[in-house]
Amino acid sequence: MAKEMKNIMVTGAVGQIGSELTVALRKKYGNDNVLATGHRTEPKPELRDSGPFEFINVSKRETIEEVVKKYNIDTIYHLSAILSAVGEKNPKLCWDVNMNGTYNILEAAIEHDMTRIFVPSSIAAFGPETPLDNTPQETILRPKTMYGVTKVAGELLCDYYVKRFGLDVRGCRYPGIISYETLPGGGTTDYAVAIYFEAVKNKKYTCFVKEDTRLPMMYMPDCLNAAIDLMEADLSRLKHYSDFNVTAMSFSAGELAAEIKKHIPEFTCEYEPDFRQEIADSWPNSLDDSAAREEWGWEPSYDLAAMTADMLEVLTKRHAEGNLGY
Ligand code: AKB
Repeated sequence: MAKEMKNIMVTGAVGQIGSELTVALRKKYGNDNVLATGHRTEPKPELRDSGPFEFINVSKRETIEEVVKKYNIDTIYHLSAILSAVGEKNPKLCWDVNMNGTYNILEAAIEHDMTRIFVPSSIAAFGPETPLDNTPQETILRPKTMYGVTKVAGELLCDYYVKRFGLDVRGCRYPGIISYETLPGGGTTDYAVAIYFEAVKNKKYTCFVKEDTRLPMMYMPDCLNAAIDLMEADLSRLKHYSDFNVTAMSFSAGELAAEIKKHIPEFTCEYEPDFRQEIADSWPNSLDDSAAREEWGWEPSYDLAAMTADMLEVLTKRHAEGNLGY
């Protein structure tokens, strides 16, 4: 009989995905059964007050051990990571957090005979030699960023633990994630979040990639469903484990600005590409996620129009209440 997911830990729970995933997991599995962990940054009251919270450092195995034992953890959503742009500024830190962090989580999982582990990958696993359009599930993985290197190595490491030790590790290659609760920190796709906040606050935005830069993207509710549904999927149906392509939409920065303009006609966007342009250019325009659809029923709900309407409704209301948090 399959082991149960009873005591869940989320690493990186103060981050963009982790903060919302923790809340979603607490709703689904019970507040006391989901431990949120972070590294230094204080959690928002919603996270801190709705269930257990601890500080850990994923690069230091002993700090993981302590909380795993204390809360009898059997399932981990390992979200803590240094993203692409910060990773290029500090490749050493990126390697340490992303590789040693993932290794420590996998080792703790073996040591404590855990039920299941989620380790996300990213479109950063691809590189300039990868086919750009409708990027296949199986393809060339030769990233040119340290973040991408850690994502490819992370996928391989997770699959190694599946084959070698029979550990149930799962993960998907996330595209850019758009949300309004917690701002992303240090990624290349962050412009697709910042543009909404700036549109609501200042009616203008200076974008750090070119107008025709096209990337795969996803709205947060779909991102949360991807993680939760993949972790709930029947293992016997999976042919892949930690490297599922998942996507919801693809748009250029110019198309995103045009969609916002439909709601805020006075909105203007300028383009001043910086070092992140080269990173964006090395990533796919769009993804083929048919393996995820076939093996565990992946199906996103939001396209660009639906996401933009929802983002702007929430942010406009918050701005009017003086509560934009930006
Ligand atoms: C980044 O831009 O670094 C991340 C990612 C695509 O993994 N959002």
